[in-house]
Amino acid sequence: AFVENLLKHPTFLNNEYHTKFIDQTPELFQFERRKDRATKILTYVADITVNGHPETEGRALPAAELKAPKPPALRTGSPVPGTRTILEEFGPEAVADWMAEQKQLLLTDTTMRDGHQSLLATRMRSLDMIAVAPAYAANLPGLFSVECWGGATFDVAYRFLQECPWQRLRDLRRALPNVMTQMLLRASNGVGYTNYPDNVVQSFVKQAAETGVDVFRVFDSLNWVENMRVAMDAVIESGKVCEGTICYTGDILDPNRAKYDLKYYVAMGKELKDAGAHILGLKDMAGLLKPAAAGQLVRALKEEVGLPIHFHTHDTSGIAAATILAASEAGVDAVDTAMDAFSGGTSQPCLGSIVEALRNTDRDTGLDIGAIREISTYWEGVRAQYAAFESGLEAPASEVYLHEMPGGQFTNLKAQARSLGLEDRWHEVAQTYADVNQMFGDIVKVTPSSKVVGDMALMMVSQGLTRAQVEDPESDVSFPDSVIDMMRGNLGQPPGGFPASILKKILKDEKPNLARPGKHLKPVDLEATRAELSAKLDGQAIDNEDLNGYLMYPKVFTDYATRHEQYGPVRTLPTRTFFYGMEPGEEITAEIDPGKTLEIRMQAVGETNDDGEAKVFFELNGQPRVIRVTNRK
Ligand code: BTN
Ligand code: 3PY
Ligand code: ZN
Repeated sequence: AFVENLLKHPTFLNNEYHTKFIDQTPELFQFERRKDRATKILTYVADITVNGHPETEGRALPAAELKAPKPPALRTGSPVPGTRTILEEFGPEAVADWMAEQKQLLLTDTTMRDGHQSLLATRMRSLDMIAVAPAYAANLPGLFSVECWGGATFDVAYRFLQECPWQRLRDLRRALPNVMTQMLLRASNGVGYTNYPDNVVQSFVKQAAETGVDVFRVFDSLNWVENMRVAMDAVIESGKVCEGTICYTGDILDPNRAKYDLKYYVAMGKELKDAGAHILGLKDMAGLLKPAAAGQLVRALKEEVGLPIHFHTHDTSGIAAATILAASEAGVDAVDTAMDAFSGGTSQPCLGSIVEALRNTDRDTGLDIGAIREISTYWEGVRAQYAAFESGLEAPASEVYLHEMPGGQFTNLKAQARSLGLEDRWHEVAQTYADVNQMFGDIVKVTPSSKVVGDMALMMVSQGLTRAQVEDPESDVSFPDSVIDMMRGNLGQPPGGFPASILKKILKDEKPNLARPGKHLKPVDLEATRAELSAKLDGQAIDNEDLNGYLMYPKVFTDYATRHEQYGPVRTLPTRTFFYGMEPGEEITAEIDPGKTLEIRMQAVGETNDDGEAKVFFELNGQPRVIRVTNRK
């Protein structure tokens, strides 16, 4: 490859070759697989500088004068013990007992998971999280947990951020030794959109526990406890905290929504307790639980189930803080909130405001509001860098009580509708989403069942189909694959099953599988899969983290690994550089290993030659470097 590069080089072709040329022309050494990491990163920066990043093209630009945010100073060099200390020393039952004994309302900060998942399409990069993690450990050790992993963050990290989600977790864990980390796990759907074989789920949980998850919030997208046991058992086996979770839908105060009434939730809570949950999660993914209903529900669950309760909601309607205060009044043990800049709207209510609302009451959180404000200011600076991913939702939406879309889906579906040219028909999409829910028998809508309902609603609106037309046995409807898959039973069963008429319409004479999907999925041969993956990646060694990433998302993982080979550790680039490249004269640093920092200065972008290649001139740690990239514009 070196000789090939040499023979192609214009200096060589022009007979200007002399011995120093080789030493002074590093791009001769830029052939695949031999490139050093600095060259790989420069290649990425050059490519983005010349071609732009596919994800930010045509989107809002962060203000030019915006500085990279600075994390707050640490108030202590050695963090005081926190919830993680209890877990490490005494185990998950002790965490639950400790929770139940606390008078103060315990708070989880969701900024690093649901906050950006719900507000910025999950695009927050690890670097922006890891920088502030030591400030959480030192200045806010009284938090119950920091939700920072799982849900959609896993595949988005590989797919769009070109970084390894396991490394994110490992780095956060190291920086946050005293407060529990928390993840969202979709039970048998892992962190994916479909049921996986039992041994894949078990292997994933084991690895997540090893790499750094302390609290696993486990839910099923149809509230089927039977389909949660494998994941819950694996969490219990790992010695971490199992938060068996109820997904809340409907309205317990509405006599017309009797399917999901108080009795239903209490019965499910008892089932989760019997299945071994240490804590009961109450996950109001769409933000439908109203304040008065929260009071009733929390009281009933506390009395009849008896586990400590951890409440999660979304502020889409604008009223979620009132619901949190009502739940607090009723004795809920812990609640989810997000830091100012990542709160409100489709995200969680504001952490600092809940702290203030409860100050000098018997549920006073005891958290340091000064420390919270400093961390919030940091997050404000972070959010400003992601202007390209803002959804533009500007006001509360009481319409959420009609469509019941999860906070994480709402802006996503809106963007999908826009891309199908249905932007000005959003309210029709919302109404149709509600119609599809009724047609499917009134189901829990949360990833992945929410995606199925969304697919069906978009299909109906774009084809101008009504519910009556879809249900008409005489009409011929071509259903989305995800709908057929769910009706076959591949996501499990909702309470009472799917309505017979819609099953008949969609599956015709095919019989659905009514058993737990994992029961019929063959175990995966993990070692054979490791060997297969290694072969795909030119014999690279495959560790357990990579293997588990591949098991969840085979193609997403191999695409990531291939790009990683080409571009190196781009996770170490500043966020602005990652999404927009560099300006002439700009200087940045990238710490590719602890203590090994690249100082990168971009000098200029040269003309594009006849072969369509542009030269980008850099200084790397003071030495000139020239990188050529294809100009695809
Ligand atoms: C993607 O959309 O492919 C994921 C993130 C960007 C990866 C880099 S951007 C520069 C290079 N050119 C591409 O088209 N992808 C990679
Ligand atoms: C997810 O599964 O990613 C969710 O956030 C569900 O609410
Ligand atoms: Zn949520």
